[in-house]
Amino acid sequence: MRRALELARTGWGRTHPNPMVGALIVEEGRIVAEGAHAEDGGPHAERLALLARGKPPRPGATLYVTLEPCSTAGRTGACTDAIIASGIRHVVVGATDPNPAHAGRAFEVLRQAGIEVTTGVLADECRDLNLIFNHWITTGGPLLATKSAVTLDGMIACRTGDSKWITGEPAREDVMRWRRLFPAIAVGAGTVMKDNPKLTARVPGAEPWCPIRFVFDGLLRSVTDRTMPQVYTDEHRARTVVVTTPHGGMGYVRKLRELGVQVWILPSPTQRVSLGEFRRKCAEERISGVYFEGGPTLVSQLLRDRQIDYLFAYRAPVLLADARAKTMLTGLRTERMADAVRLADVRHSVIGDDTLTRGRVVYPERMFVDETVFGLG
Ligand code: AOF
Ligand code: ZN
Repeated sequence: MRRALELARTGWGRTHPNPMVGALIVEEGRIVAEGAHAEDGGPHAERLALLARGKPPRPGATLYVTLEPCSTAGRTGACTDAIIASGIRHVVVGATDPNPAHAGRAFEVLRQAGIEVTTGVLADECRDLNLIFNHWITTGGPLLATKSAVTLDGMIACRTGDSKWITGEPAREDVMRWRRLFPAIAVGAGTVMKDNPKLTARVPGAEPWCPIRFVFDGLLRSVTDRTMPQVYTDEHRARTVVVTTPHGGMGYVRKLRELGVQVWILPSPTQRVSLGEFRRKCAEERISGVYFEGGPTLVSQLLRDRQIDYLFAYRAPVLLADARAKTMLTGLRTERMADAVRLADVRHSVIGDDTLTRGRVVYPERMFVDETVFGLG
């Protein structure tokens, strides 16, 4: 199953909105064929493994697959049919497919056909691999995730705004891996104007990759007559989508479109982009996950609106010990621990001197907004 997971990861960032899946066939203790799902709409991992075998598997052969085989026709034909037809008598599965059309059905189907089915092998890892797909297939919308890099005392910048660098190089490289996974990245207008980021995924040893780059800019403040941010002018500018409201001015919209940048004008009663509308539009465009990289205003608004589904926090062994330093998130009045926002399915990893804590965001029943921070919204 470890090897099957490795195979699945060859589809890292390439299978959306479909999951990453790896499969292999073992005969007499040896791996004799392998397969991985490579792209949405393409053949499934188990089918590819069976195909790679090139002949009927020997009696006693076992198929390992990281995700429950599909049992509905879909676009590619049910894998359960292919498995039954192959004559394989033992199937070992990692995660149950959360797709409501599947959700454990394959186990019944295969057992009915007399196949021995072992489930739940490295299930946690197999499930975690598809954190974007799992959300997409159960909610029909994108997984909105945020990433922050903080000091040990939870700060994202000095009182002056200086923040280069909080985490070390290995952690910053790790961010590139997640940028490569998510189909889209998002930042606020403030970040685009202050940092002028590239927002590409630069993974060592791989081709540079440009995800869809969302810039949240309700009033099109980032469109200027002076030097434009590079995401509006570089060779990937057609992958940039400015997300705005009808209150930003058609002149700026025209200017962006002339540059070849996409603009989404989403209905909103205020000058802020409506996140509900944003989710709807992403669902319509089949964008299954968005990785928000700040700034603090955008991310705090997301949290206040209960719109962060998943959170990544890198923490460096650095202290600012300054009450005027900038905190990762603000805007709530949390008076009791019972009202705290918590993470579930938490994972910690050590990356160089830093740690990454990530997990699903679980909102408390009661959340009070601090109007002194969000009074204008
Ligand atoms: C598998 N193996 O490699 C994948 C699976 O439209 P289709 O035919 O590609 O089916 C997509 C659904 O099949 C997807 O929502 C998920 O439930 C499952 N993906 N299943 O057995 C695979 N990629
Ligand atoms: Zn399948």
